[in-house]
Amino acid sequence: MAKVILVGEPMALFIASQEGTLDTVTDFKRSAAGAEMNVAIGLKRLEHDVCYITKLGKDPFGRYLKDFLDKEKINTDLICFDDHFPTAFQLKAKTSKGDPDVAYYRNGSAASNLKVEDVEDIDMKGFDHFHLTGIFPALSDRSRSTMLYLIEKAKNNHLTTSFDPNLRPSLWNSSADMVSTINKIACRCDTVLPGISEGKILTGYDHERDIADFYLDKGVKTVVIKCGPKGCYVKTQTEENYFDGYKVEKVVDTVGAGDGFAVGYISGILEKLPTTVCADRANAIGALQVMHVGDNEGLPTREQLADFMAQKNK
Ligand code: KDG
Repeated sequence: MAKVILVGEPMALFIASQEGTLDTVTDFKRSAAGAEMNVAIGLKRLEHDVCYITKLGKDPFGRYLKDFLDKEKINTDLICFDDHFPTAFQLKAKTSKGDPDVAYYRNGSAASNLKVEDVEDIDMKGFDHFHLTGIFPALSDRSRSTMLYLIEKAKNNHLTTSFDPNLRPSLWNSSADMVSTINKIACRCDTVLPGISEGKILTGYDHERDIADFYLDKGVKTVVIKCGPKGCYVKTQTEENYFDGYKVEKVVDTVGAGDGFAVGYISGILEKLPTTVCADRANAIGALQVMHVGDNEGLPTREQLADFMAQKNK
């Protein structure tokens, strides 16, 4: 199986046990969140080797997350700990449909303090693929420089790369900064996976083909646009197609669906599968994830994925 490396910020996640606004709910259940960590978990459940780079605080949340990643059998050898800055956490409202309210406590976190010096000695030889998202460079100027450094290192070591813009406007100083930084990073990557609304914000175009061409013209090899329940659109220099999404009985929580989708598409790339299969797998895992409350609980094993896809629930 392929060897994948990721960088990101994992957070302790507190999911409200009752419906209501985050300031009124009293009971929460702890779990773990973080877009890149979700992708790491999903790829590992599909039996790829996964190594995760981050910085955690020397605090209970930091120890909890290290333990959580170890239990998911993700390689944590490259995780470092900060003496001063805390591990981030997040609150998430309980919802029975759609997008839940969230609140972040990640300003000045340990991960936002991951420096180039912390990752300089990482040897990327032996890895096949580097996955990143637009969340990590939004955390601080420092994390942004670290991410740019890691992309160049991955490219110099001939790793393939994938990038999910994962726009989080509340983490950026300005929308202009968000758009220009995300596009700069996207154009350094092989595969870019924006949601359709993200693609519109990032390129100024409305149509999937124009959004894809914006990136293909700048050197990206494959653009995969997530179109929600409808499925996705994929364009490369030689092919373009829409792929139907899977039917979902009941949407419980949409958070993490994009990460599940990325797991499906990236695992297909790693296994050298044709675009049709990559896209179908991506749609299937995105659908499975929205049927679960947590940010990564719905990510399937290979067997669970095969069962779900065999139902051809389209
Ligand atoms: O994609 C899921 C993420 O939204 C979640 O796990 C937390 O990383 C996170 C973020 O910044 O929203």
